[in-house]
Amino acid sequence: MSSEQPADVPVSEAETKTLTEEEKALRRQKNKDKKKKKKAASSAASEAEDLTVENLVLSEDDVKSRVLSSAQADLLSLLQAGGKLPKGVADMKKEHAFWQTQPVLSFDQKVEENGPIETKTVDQVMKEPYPLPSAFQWEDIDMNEPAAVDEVYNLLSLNYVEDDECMFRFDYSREFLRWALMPPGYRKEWHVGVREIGGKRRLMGFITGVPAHIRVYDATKPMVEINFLCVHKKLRSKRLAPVLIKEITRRVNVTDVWQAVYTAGVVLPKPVAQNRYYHRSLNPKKLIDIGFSRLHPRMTMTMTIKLYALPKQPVTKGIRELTKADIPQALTLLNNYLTKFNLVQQFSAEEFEHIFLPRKDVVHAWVVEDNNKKLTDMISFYCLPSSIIGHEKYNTLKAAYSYYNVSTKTPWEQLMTDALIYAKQLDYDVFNALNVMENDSFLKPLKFGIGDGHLQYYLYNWKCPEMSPSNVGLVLL
Ligand code: MYA
Repeated sequence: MSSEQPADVPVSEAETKTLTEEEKALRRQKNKDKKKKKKAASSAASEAEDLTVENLVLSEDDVKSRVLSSAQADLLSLLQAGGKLPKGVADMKKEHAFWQTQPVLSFDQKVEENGPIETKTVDQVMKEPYPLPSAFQWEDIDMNEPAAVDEVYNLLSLNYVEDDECMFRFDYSREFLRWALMPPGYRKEWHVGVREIGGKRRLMGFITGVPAHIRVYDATKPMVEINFLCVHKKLRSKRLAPVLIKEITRRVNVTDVWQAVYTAGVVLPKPVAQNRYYHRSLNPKKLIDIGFSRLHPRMTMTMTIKLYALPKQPVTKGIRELTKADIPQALTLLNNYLTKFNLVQQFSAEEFEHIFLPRKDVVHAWVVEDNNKKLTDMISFYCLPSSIIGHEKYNTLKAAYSYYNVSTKTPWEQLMTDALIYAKQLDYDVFNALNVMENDSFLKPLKFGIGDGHLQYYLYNWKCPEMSPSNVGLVLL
């Protein structure tokens, strides 16, 4: 995650129902029932196939995974079901058989310092990959190979992040994946696949890392950004995820890199920041039709459409699409702006060019140029659709995600209104934003509603004080 971005795709609370409550409940129930049936079938099938990765590989984690007795587990789920424990809190009470073996802070640890948790050298790192059960093998995924990209796309589009009610699933496009996974300095061996050896030789697991220079408070380190951790639905809960994480850690460590940054919707030991997703309707009728948002009881559809209407053209004088010639100035503008925050990526010119030069249906960026040809402001968003699961009329929710925005002259509300207008012109249904950086200053006035989606930021092998959402200056895909 991303992105995991809104790790789940939430129903906006700022808006209200038209899909009647019964219709929505019915669809959710249907989706859940389907999921349950599939899960039961798949677990029976996999028992028969004896694909229990944990029995075969994870002895060390395995022992600890039994720590939470079934009585405790039952109690936890009972409390959760009764609404007594919010999900995040329940997550914190769980034992983490894998994560408690890793160099990460535990939930009760509070620290003042800013530095690595453990220090190792390359010669202490295993040279061979972690063993997999005999039915599987590791494979470096070559994102230059269209067939390999297809396989990754198929795995993720059917098995990646869904919202809690199984109504939406992230649908990263092939072009997006190539863009996200091939920044300057990328390594093929950090695009890690797990493939079946026999049968259809399907890709069953995936995890990726890309290099980035990350500053945490006053320390800057070469790190990896970890994303797209995915295990095929048929292999869930067999402890394959810890094997993928350990293998990518090994592959990163052998290059003398020891820290990582990642985001997830789940609460694990221990977030460095906990952020929220906000949503701004661009196509309220569709969002209501698909159950993403609800019609307020005292509002008609016509009133709602009017509420979210936007001017046809951007309003800021001198705003235009980012071009290659802008890169030196725009890079300085962004890197200077990011000095305000405690967790940021430091972009090189090559990285900036790769990341921000507009690519249709992947990433878009605009700058504001003043009369002296000076760039004063910048906006950008990336394009991440979600599949709409089991809807008879619509397959896709077209979502724009706020990326990096800088305002030194144009007021935030005006600048981000232009971002909404561009997104609307490009036919997006919704504009999503995290409460990172200075986003709070425009979310309410521009009619964003808070979503159900939480996004935790994590650092691997780094201890530092927690930070507030607005001190985060990093957006992962
Ligand atoms: S976030 C996106 C994650 N992907 C999805 O949500 C897609 C749909 N879900 C799945 O594919 C599976 O459910 C996954 C888990 C693969 C998520 N991050 O194999 P298991 C822990 C980290 O039996 P499964 C993203 O991509 C869980 O707490 N750990 O479970 C960033 C438990 O450990 P513990 C997670 O459901 C990824 C263990 O896995 C996550 O079959 C950053 C259970 O394993 C999660 N999102 O598979 C990865 N979800 O017992 C870390 C579950 O201890 C990178 N778990 O609680 C760390 C840095 C590495 C590089 C370091 C270099 C220096």
